[in-house]
Amino acid sequence: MSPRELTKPKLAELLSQDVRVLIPLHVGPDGDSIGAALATASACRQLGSEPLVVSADAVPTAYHFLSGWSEICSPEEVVGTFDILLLLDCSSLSRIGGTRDLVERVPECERPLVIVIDHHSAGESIGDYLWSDPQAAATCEMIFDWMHQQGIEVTPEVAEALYTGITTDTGFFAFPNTKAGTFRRAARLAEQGARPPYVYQRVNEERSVAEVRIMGRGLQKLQVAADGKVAWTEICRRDLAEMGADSGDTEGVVNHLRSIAGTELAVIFVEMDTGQVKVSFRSRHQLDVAKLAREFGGGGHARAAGAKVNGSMTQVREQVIRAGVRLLGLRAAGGDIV
Ligand SMILES: [Mn+2]
Repeated sequence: MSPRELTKPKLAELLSQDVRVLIPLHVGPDGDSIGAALATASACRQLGSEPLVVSADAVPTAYHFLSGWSEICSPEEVVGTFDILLLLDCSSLSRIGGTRDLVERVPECERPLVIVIDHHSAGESIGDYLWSDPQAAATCEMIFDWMHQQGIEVTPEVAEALYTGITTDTGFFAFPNTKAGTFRRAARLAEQGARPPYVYQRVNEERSVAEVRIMGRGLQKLQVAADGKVAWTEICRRDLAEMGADSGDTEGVVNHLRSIAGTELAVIFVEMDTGQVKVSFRSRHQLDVAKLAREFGGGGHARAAGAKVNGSMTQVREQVIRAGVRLLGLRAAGGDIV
């Protein structure tokens, strides 16, 4: 059965009950996932329900300045049952990683109400209630609008969390999802206590030496394909060991690849301990890398997406580059890639 459309008053009504609300972050939690979860948790407390923010992956240190991050627990720490499962910034159980086990071990008779709030154009629709707005720049924009319209207080801490989600999902107002309304909301959030220079500095300028070194290694190993339309690089476990870095330190590299003139698709491959390869995609213009990521079991946005793929570095790299070149070819030939 397809989900019912979730209106803003209905969301407030559902979260006003005496219920426990499980709010999972998606895998590879980003500013939007964390910001939306912390803001919604604050709203739950104000409305009278009990929120529980849970993350299968570690919260990146870049977001440890956000008030409430230390209360985010791992799926193993969750005790007891919950009445509502609230998926933010993602639309499928596969995107919540290990938290999925927690959800799936709930007996059928105690199945929670599932609410999905997302700004990605989802392939599948799950849940009892869905609020999807692919026009929104960030889930934090949607949560901000909801709190504002329902008269739920946006504290300075919540304003900063929402501002962080909006700025990180728009590349600090640089990506094509940035609209006039994005600035209007950001301005309101700054009035309500968000500190724009502080957020910028905490998110972008607190890199570790290992992170900058691994960026150097990644840039050094840059390769181009398809007449320079594809730029890619790879980080193997040996690179990580030599630089004293872990796979989480590689996030910044791929954005630099996208900045090369003429590049349509940028990809970084990172070898993980698990026998998988973490692949991050970035695109410019009209190429939808979320489609590419979904082909490999991942997800994300049109301009930024990722997947964890089973196989050796060489195998995964060949498959992914081939698929990327094919996607570019389809677009050039007027295919269905928007
Ligand atoms: Mn988002």
